[in-house]
Amino acid sequence: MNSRDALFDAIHGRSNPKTPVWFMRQAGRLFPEYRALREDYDFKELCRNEKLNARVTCMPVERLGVDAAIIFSDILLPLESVGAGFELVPGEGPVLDRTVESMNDVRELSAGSPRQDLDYVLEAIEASIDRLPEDVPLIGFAGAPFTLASYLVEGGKSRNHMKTRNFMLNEPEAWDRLMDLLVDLTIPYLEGQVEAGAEILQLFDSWVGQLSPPLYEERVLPHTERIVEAVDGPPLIHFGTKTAGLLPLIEKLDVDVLGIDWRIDVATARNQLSDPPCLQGNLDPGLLLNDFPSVKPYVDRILEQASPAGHVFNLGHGILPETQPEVVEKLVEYVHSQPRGPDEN
Ligand code: 1CP
Repeated sequence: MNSRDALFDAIHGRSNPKTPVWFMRQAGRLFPEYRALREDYDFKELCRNEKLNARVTCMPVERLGVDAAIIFSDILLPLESVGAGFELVPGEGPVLDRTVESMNDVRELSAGSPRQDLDYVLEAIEASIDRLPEDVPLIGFAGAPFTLASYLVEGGKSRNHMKTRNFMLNEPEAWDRLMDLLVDLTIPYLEGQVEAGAEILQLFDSWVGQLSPPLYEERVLPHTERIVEAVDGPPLIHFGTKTAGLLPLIEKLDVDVLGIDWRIDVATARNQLSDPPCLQGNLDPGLLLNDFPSVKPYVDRILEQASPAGHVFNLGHGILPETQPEVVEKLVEYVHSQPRGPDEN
């Protein structure tokens, strides 16, 4: 069964016996071949080398049989275009070479030319599509403005994003200006990815679940909305973690697919929405550190609750690096073997 049809049928709520499946962070980390490549190349070199990038991007399609590829890149790379570089420090994650704490700091960022500065991502998308099977679409992506801003304000990863939450509350003008700059960076970047051949887009608002509903509604939603409105054409997936309390607000974005993390049941998520779109998710990635038979009941629960409406099977967040590819391979096979849709049940 054609992967593209399965994905687009699920996204548009059409019946199709196959549940499509792909995994966030499927392109790196999981495979010994990737880790071997990382011994010879650093992360950014791999992103910039279109041949190697295409190899990494296509690995999960070739090894696991997933229904979509996601371009091997990172949400932080576009920040280089506004003048904020980062380094991946082993054991610590990304560390930015500047932080944004005031209106002055925001003014010092440049406007950014993502199509020029990130031309290597666009070329890697083209090279990956050349390598992919005809029926497997490629997903392009960007960080949503809140999550990008949080890296600029915190300077790297953060447990509770306190600086970001204080900044948006205490410096609303600087915050809005920062968010405007990030939105203006992201729109042409996503458009460039679509022109390069990305058929589906995902916005990663990974850390947005740190916010209370009113702060999300006032300080974040209007900015993310501007991206959703500008990018019309390909289906757009929105993803965040710990969003159980924000879903009715996130629904207002009117995206095609809502990604949910594993802390909420699919049925509960759907009940909170007034007109639920296709949902994506939401197996606990930690479960995949176990043998497949012990994971299977939890997969069944998701499939049962999701059926027969549109559903894209995924994890509730990225694959953990310790995961054995064999377990993930069994998971893909199993999801594909379970028919969905009103005609088949
Ligand atoms: O090999 C390595 O050590 C580099 C690790 C790595 C990789 C493989 C980073 C650093 N980024 C990536 C790739 C990446 N990042 C992809 C490509 C596709 C894939 O792997 O399948 C994608 C989609 C991302 C997106 C990303 N980067 C997000 C959103 C998704 C999520 O997991 O929430 C976030 C928050 C980042 C920031 C980032 N980049 C890298 C790390 C280790 C982190 C997280 C740091 C943190 O906890 O704040």
